[in-house]
Amino acid sequence: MAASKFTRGILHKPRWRISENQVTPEAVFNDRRAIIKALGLGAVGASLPGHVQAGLFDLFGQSEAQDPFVTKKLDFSQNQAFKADDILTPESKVISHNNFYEFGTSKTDPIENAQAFKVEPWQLKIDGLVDKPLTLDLQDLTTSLPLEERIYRLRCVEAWSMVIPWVGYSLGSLLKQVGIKAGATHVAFETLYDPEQMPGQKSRLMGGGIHYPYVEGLTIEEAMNELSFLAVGLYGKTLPPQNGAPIRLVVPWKYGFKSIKSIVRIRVMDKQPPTSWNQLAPQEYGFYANVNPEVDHPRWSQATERRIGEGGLFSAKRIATLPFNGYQEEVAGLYNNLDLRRNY
Ligand SMILES: Nc1nc2c(c(=O)[nH]1)N[C@H]1C(S)=C(S)[C@@H](COP(=O)(O)O)O[C@H]1N2
Ligand SMILES: [Mo]
Repeated sequence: MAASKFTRGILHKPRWRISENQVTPEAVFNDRRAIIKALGLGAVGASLPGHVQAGLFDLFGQSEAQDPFVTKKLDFSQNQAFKADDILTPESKVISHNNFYEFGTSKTDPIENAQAFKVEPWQLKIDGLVDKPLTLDLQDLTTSLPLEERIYRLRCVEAWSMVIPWVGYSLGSLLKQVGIKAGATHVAFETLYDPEQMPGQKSRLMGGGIHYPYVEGLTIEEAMNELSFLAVGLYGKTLPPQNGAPIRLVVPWKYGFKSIKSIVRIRVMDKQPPTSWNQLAPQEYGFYANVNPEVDHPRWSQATERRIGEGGLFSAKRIATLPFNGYQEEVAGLYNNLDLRRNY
């Protein structure tokens, strides 16, 4: 793979794997063992039962969510990882504050309702305008391409954000394997449709009125941009179901709803595919959905965001939202000929 040309730099060591002499208040916030140490509990603290530890972490606004779904450690290279200067969102927040309407519309519904989700057997089909259609099973998803870690900001259209260390590979590297045919203009994505497992697909109320399966799309140029990422893991392990196991898209310069979860189909097309939030409320959610502090949502401002897990023990810090979520240098060129106010 080509060396990263991104100015944010190469990460040689995961930010959360701090050594003990680096313990700062920030690091304490991010590291479970450091918290125990800082509290002077030492070996005793480390051996406390899980629920007692969970109570301690609540003191820091960081409850350790109990997660019966088994995640596995992944092998990945850190050479290609992208580093954000931001503090990582604690893992416990990343896996417990979610939008995944297939499992309910409240932020805590996915972790509560998705734990029995079955990812095996899984099939991801890649077809449409490609030279060699491909079907990947669960095993293939983590072994077909070399895994790398990237730290990306995730900005939800609801004006909250997180900083997440994903593990996976670029979407472009997978699309290159299947070969894109001349005339292709867009890529469509589809989430699993399985109402028996996904209660939000059974009930209009629980599923927020979305017409399932959840679908998303990108232009070919967006899909081939090096930032477009397929994540199979976070924090060094396979994805928990609430974050989109076993494979989900991550498009860091767009609002979070573009980053479709639990994908079963990727189809290369010659027209713009329908997308779920745009179908539900076209005047509020466009196809492009680039993070843009200058274009407000019809019902709220997009100028600032709440950074989950920062800003004190029980609150979130409010920070300015950046154009393209801070990835302007990498992607603004894709939109030279587009009116971003009309194409929100
Ligand atoms: N299939 C599916 N994908 C989805 C969603 C969803 O409801 N269903 N929610 C989206 C929204 S609105 C956001 S902000 C992100 C949240 O990802 P996270 O829960 O991993 O933070 O997932 C996106 N992908
Ligand atoms: Mo979102």
